[in-house]
Amino acid sequence: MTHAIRNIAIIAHVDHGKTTMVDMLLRQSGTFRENEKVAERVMDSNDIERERGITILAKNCAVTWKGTHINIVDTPGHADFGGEVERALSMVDGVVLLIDAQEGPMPQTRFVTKKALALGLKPIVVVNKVDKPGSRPDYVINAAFELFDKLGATEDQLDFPVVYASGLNGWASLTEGPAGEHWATDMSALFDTVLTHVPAHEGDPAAPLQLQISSLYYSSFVGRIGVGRVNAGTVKPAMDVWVMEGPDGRAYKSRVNQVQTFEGLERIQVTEAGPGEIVLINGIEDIGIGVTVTDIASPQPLPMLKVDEPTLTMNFCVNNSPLAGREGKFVTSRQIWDRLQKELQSNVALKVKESGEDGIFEVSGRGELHLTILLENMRREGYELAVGKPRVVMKDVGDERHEPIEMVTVDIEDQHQGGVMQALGERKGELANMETDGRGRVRLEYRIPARGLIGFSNEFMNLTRGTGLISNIFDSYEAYKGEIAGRKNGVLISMDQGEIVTYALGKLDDRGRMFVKAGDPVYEGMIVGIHSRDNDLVVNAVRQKQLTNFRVSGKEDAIKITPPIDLSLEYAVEFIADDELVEITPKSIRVRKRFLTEHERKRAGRPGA
Ligand SMILES: Nc1nc2c(ncn2[C@@H]2O[C@H](COP(=O)(O)OP(=O)(O)OP(=O)(O)O)[C@@H](O)[C@H]2O)c(=O)[nH]1
Ligand SMILES: [Mg+2]
Repeated sequence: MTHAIRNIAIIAHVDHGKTTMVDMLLRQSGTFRENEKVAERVMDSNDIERERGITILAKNCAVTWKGTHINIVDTPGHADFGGEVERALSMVDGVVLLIDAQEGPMPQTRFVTKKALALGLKPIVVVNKVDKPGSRPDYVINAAFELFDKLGATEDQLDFPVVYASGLNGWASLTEGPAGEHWATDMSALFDTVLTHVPAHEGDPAAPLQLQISSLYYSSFVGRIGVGRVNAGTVKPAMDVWVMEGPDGRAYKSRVNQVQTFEGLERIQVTEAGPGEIVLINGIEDIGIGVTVTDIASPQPLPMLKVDEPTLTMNFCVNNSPLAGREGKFVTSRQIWDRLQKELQSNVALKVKESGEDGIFEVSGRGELHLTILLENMRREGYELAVGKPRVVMKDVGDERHEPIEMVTVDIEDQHQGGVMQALGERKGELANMETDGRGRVRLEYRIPARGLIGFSNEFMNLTRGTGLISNIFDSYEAYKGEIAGRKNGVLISMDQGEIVTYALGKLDDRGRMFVKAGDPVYEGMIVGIHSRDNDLVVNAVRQKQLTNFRVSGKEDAIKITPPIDLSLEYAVEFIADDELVEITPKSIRVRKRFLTEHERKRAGRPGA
């Protein structure tokens, strides 16, 4: 059963339109029944992906075009999930590189292009969103060429095919047309370019089996599921195999249970799959990323795939606040530990360690988003816990301490340049490049300690009044750059347990911005707001108006209160200082002092305590 196959990954910077493009490829290849109701950006299938409009996990689907089976991997664009992209590239034979027709290449474009070129893949460049008013395709193609060249592309890779597209409107064209018009009626130009430019995977179906696992799924029915491309040979259900962690690593015998392939958004069971097929296999209990599933008589292991080391750690703690256990179903140390162990089954870039302190686990990942998404998933499942301030993973090189440095790119309006440059400077950022677009916007590139970026996105949004774009990507480890000042403002701390009272809020209104509203429960040591000054202040937020002299006039009751800051999980995690925690329950996000009483805080703050 040989049929024509092409395997591609869609890669790009965040938001350049990958998932929207895959939608159109699915639709226009006739994957769905007529009248079938299909959600927009259907590949972003989990709740958090849908709500935030970002892709978190690379996912496979497959379409048929002119008789050829095309496996498509939609990849995430956010830098925290760069590892996902890298692993996806290990199972494809070609890539479609999307570049926003207005923004041009961005940091993650560079990252994914570099990985693709290094693997010898020849990208198809799609100038996407050409319908946008600021679209400038010529600039984008030149910039792409320069980028390829800088990244050491071969002559062949530099000679990339270009397709112009508006994924959202469902068309792609090989030639440029007039601005504001549709340059084609459908996506066939892109489909045809894939068929002609992406090589079919060569391999002998009769050769010994060689199948590398590039990603993992988990199912409570069949356990771990490995996904990968058959490099050579044929895989069949109930087949005995070697599972090998590279040529020199651990190896053990096992047996494949089922074999599936992708068809549209579904998976179908097959009786065999040959070279070039992307398959899902189950039955191998602790199958891991990068292993080769290979022939029992003549094993052919491939080198292991590398999984990126974590750069950021957070303490996950049992919630011990006075309000603990009221809103969550799973609250014990054991339950949190078991959930984290389950996460490790498929979240390959995550690491979990016991801290030595009871009920505190050190969880490390690829960035703030990677970790907060895990937390968000946990709270939706009914978990309750507390987390500390994220900290970067340092490395000892000789007797020097090294820290991760990020490359950050901001795209802002001219008028915000001064403020943003000052803020980045204070965080030990070094300006690496600056480009104005001559239309009122400027793009700045900085190298900056990852530490300095923790808590920056809130400030950045304020500085640019929400008009700025920011993205960052890991660059290298370098010698420690010295102290960076923490949060500028102190906090308002509740002195008592009870319910927030409007009267008290009125009294506190000029002290700073609040996180709470009337009726919210509070406890001693909980942070109720940001102090407008730099010191912490213990306040009474549950104080009732004293009823000593009764007056009938309603005048005084019209208290003016500034609306509170909506405390999202990300905001809270970015906001807290070293001695503070975020309390996370299925219903609430609260921030608190680690030590709840003033007395304990004083003792902990004393030198030598
Ligand atoms: N004008 C215009 N907007 C588009 C086009 N394609 C996508 N968009 C919009 O761009 C935004 C991001 O689209 P996605 O498809 O989610 O982008 P993505 O590359 O998958 O994003 P990540 O997976 O998070 O990296 C959405 O608001 C889309 O509606 C297009 O061709 N033209
Ligand atoms: Mg996406």
